[in-house]
Amino acid sequence: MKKEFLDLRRQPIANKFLKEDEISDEFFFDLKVVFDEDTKLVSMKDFVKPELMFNEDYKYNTSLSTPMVNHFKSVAQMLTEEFQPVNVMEIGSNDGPFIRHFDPETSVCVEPCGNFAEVTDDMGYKTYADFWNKELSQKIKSECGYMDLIYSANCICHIQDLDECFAAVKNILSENGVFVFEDPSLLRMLERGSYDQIYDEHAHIFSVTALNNILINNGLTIFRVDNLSVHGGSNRIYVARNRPVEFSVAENKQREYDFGINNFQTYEIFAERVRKSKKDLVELLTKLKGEGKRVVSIGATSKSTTVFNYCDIGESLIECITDTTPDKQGLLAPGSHIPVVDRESVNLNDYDYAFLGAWNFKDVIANKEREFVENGGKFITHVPEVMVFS
Ligand code: JHZ
Repeated sequence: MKKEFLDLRRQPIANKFLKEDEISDEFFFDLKVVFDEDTKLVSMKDFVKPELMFNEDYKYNTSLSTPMVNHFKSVAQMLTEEFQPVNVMEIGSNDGPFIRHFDPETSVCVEPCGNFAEVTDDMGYKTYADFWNKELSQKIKSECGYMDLIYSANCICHIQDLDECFAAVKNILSENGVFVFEDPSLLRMLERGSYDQIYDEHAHIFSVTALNNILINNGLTIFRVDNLSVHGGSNRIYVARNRPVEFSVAENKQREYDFGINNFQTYEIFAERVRKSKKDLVELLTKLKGEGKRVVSIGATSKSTTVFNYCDIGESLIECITDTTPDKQGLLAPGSHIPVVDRESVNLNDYDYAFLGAWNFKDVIANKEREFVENGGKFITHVPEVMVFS
C-alpha cells in the first residue's frame, strides 16, 4: 500500500527553461510523494509523461560539468579494469562522457533526448533515441547481442515502471554480465533534508532496501553498493544474475534500517523538516529584502526548481540565477520565471547574498567565488538547514 507523506505543491517541468512567450503554456503538475509499505520504495504519487521531460529540448548537459566528466572517466576505468566487458551499453547516455571511454564498435547508447542522441551518434556510437523498455531491449539484443556491462547514471530513477525496466535489463544482460547504476540516495536525502532531490524526473528516490526487494522479484541480485558524494549523495548499485553478495549490501541495508527507512513515521518527520525549511528560507529572504539586500542564485538546477516553486520564491526575492550552461542562459527558470544569466555577465560583487541552487557543488563554487566572499558577500543554503555562511 502506498502512503502519501509530502506535498511539494504545484511544480513545472524542472529542466524546461522558458522564453517569455512560453509562459502562458507552461505545464504544471501536483508533486506529492508516497512511501510503498510493501517494497519500501519512495516515489512520486503521480508521474509526469516522460515525453514532456525527455525530448530534444532537454537542457542538462553532463559534459559541461568538469567534476562529472572526471567522475565518469574514473568510473569507466574502474569498471573496465574489474569486469573487462566486451559489449557495453549505457542507458541515458546524455552527450557521452561515460561511453566515450569505450570502443564504438562494441558499445551502444540509449538516449531518448534527441539533441544528445545525435551527439553520441556523431561520435560513432550506435545510439537508440528511445525510452528504455522490454521492446527496445529485444531490438538491441537482436541487432547487437548480449551486453556484458550495462551502465546508467542518474537515469534508472527516472524510469517509472521499474519491473519493466529490470526485466528489460535481464533480457539483454549476458550470463556473467553486470548492471551498474547510480542515482541519488534516499538515506542521504533524509539525513540532509535535501527535499529538492524530488522533482518531475525523479520518479523514485532509491534506497538499497527497496531496490533489493524489487530486483529480487525480477531475478536479479545486488552484489555490491558504493556510497558516492556526487549529486549530493548517491549510491552506485552493482547487479548481476548470480554473483557472491558482498558485505557492502548488508551494511547499507543495516544503516537504512537503523535510520528508520522502513517506517512511515520517518517520512512524516522528514515532511515536517521540509515545511520548516520552507518557512525559514522564505523568512530569511523576506527579511533580507526588507533590509534592501540583493540576492542572486548560483546554478539553475532541477533541484532549485523544486525549492523556488515549493517556497513561492520569484524575482522579487531572488533577482536572477547565474548558470554556466549556455542553453539555459537568457531563459526563465521553470515556474518561478527568475531570469537565468551567464555567470560572466554578472558582477557578483553587486549582490550581498548568493543562494546555492547547486549546493552539491558548494566547495567548487565557494572556491571559484572567493572574491565575492572577500568583498563581504555571503552564501545562503537550505541544506542541511537554512543558513548563511561565508
Ligand atoms: P546539477 C541533474 O540535476 C539533472 P540538477 C538530472 N536529471 C539528474 O537526475 C540529476 O542531475 C542527478 C551549473 N553550475 O548537476 C551547471 C554553475 O552555474 O546540480 C548546472 O546547470 N556554476 C540528470 O540540474 C547546474 O549548475 C558552477 O560553478 O539538479 C548544476 O546542476 C557549477 C559547479 C555548476 O544537477
